[in-house]
Amino acid sequence: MAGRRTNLGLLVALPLSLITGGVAFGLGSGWVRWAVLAHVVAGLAVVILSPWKSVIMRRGLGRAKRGRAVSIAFFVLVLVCIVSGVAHSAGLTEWGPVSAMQVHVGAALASIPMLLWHVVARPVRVHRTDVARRALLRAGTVVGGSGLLYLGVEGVSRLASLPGRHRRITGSHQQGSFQPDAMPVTQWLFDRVQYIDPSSWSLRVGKRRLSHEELLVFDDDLRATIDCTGGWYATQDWTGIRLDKLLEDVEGASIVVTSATGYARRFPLTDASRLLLATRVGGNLLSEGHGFPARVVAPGRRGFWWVKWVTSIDVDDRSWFLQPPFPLT
Ligand SMILES: Nc1nc2c(c(=O)[nH]1)N[C@H]1C(S)=C(S)[C@@H](COP(=O)(O)O)O[C@H]1N2
Ligand SMILES: [Mo]
Repeated sequence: MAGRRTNLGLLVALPLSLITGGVAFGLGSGWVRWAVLAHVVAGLAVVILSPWKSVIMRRGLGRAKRGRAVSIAFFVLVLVCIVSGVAHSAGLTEWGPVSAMQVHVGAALASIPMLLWHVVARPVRVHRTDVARRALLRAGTVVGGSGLLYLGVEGVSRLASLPGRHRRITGSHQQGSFQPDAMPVTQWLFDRVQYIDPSSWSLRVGKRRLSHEELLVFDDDLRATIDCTGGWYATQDWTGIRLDKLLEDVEGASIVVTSATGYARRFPLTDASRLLLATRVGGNLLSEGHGFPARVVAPGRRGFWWVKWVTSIDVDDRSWFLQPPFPLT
């Protein structure tokens, strides 16, 4: 494959890997299956193109060019992304103090400015024939090859009984289902576990206030799976009160649930009957790590929606999508 075409292939595969990775993080059900599949195929296409790219790189490194250090750093980050992605899939999820997924996402985010720089500093010429039948066939071969590589890796992982074989459609590994104490305690970015005294805590719902005791009276049960973007999931039996019951006869567009830490998420009001404010899990009170005295249970949504240590719930007319797609704290 000629150098220019290899570069064009990478120019498609790398941004596609980043975009599909971001989408897969944002979704917890439904389309996430396709985002993850596209993410894997785009990532493996990078692997397939790497022998040709290594020839181009060796040539490029021979000529002393400005920005060589950036190119090398960019290459290393892409390599780290691929290795950590494959390792996570295979079940090698813990790398000492960090997880493979944290390394994967960290390297991917760090690579974005370098990708932009690379595209500007080393532009690829696009020819009209790049969208011709032959070129598309070649692209199809790369996509097909990476699909086969994916099936191969999955097959080996199944045959060798690697831990990676029991994964959800999101790619997450099961950890602590029906054993809340064995389920990881995870925070999105900067929050710390809160130790709240239930006697001085109350939940504010609009203008109303409910004590912990008043809240414990409710016993709506819901079996639901929490799926953290960190790469694990767990199914538990949660107990509490459905938000539609808590918010009877309220009008508006969205519900804002706020934590004692200030962490908050906004949900469409039409979701109220599917959301639970849980006080218990597996028949026992929530542990501090898992959000005592009360936390959101949001089936089908990624873990970062499951606000812990809830202190207030409000409804207003703002649309739920007027918020960053991911929490900023
Ligand atoms: N207040 C608050 N709630 C939070 C978070 C946070 O950082 N702060 N992290 C979320 C994320 S990313 C996940 S995956 C789940 C983890 O829940 P667990 O610790 O009970 O497993 O909590 C969510 N709720
Ligand atoms: Mo998470």
